[in-house]
Amino acid sequence: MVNSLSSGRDAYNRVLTSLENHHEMVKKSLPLIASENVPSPAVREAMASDFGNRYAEGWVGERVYAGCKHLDEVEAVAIELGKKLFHAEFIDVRPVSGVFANLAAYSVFANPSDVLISCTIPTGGHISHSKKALGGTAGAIRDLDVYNYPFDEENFTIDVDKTAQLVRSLKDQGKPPKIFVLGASVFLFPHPVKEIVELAKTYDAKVVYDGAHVAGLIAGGIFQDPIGDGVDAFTMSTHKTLAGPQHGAIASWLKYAEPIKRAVFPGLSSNHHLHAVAGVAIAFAEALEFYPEYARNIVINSKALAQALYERGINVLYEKKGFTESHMMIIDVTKYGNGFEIEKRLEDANIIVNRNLLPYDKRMGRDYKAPGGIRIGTQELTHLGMNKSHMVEVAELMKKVIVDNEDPVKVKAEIAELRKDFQKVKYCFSSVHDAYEYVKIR
Ligand code: DSN
Repeated sequence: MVNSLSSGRDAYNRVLTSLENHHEMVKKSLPLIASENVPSPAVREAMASDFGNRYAEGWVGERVYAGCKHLDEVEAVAIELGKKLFHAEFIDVRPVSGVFANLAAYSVFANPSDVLISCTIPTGGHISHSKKALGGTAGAIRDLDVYNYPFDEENFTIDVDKTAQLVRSLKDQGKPPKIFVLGASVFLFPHPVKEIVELAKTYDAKVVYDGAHVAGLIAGGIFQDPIGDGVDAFTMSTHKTLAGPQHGAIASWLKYAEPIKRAVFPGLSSNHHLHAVAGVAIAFAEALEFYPEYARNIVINSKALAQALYERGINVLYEKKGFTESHMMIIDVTKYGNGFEIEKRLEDANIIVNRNLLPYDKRMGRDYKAPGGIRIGTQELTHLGMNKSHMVEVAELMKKVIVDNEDPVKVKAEIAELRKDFQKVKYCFSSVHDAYEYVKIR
């Protein structure tokens, strides 16, 4: 924690020192949080540009400000590439985050008190899909009446037959659903998109696929093709497996273009973070060129890491399904402590993961503060060029902390050594600067 600040100069120096220290720390760490990534130097350049100081309210070519010529050129590129990557007739790249993209979709497809169906948080759902009682965006902000999918825990998937029964019973109670949300924050296997789209049609409901976690995999042509399979909107953030800046987007169909545009602006934003739009345009360009290989390697690496951890006695779930088809896996750590304790021990060794609820945690009386699991993702290490054999080294380092309880300082030093060869972002057009280099422009 900081000591009290004696002056503006003191505060200024402390902030800049913390920024630099953070970069030094990440350089020597194993960043394994499944919702993060390190963008390319070109994306970082866009984020530092003057675009971030400007306004461009409205749609491309129809702005309500002057000075937007180059901003328009860039946003038009993002739109053209986004449509291509996600097989969409329409994309809005202005939502400032994935949560805002979801809120825009909820506003277009439902009214307050309408029914929305989504996954619970322990079965992978995101807080923006969740109930009012949890403070979730759908319930607490849009005032939707949230019900949860019956879930097949053994296979970690939505139970479509039981969902059909639930929806019939809701209809009988005069509460037919208006929105089915697919997609998740623990997203190990593709969701049953075609089946839910079919079911939704019979109730004239809409399907919103939250692909925040898997957008980069989908851009690379793997995992699943939500728009191709008929969802009404594919919402995303742009910085997880898609290694862009922190931002959002909604891909959809021309018939929904006007209401989505109005929900995003003026509904949910004025300024839409134009430096991030430029970063998204660059990330989309990189995706077009490099992601068929990058996305494939992410999944190869997550399967390899899961297998290597499992062989070392660590309880990675869903072994019988091959652990994962995405960038992430979920691990029951209760043999060694709770998720919070293990997260902390790993952090002490510079292995950065997040604790996570397991599908059965609630039944065991565990909550998000001390859940039974951790979640890890391989997208960032893959972006730095690591392959299957490095995943075995990563598993060994994790085992030293989790199973053997080795001195974290010793493990930290081994990680810094391993990381020496992985300081550049791959799968991008140019990497003159190192991935975590602290670039001073002051
Ligand atoms: N909460 C983030 C995650 O880690 O999945 C997504 O917003």
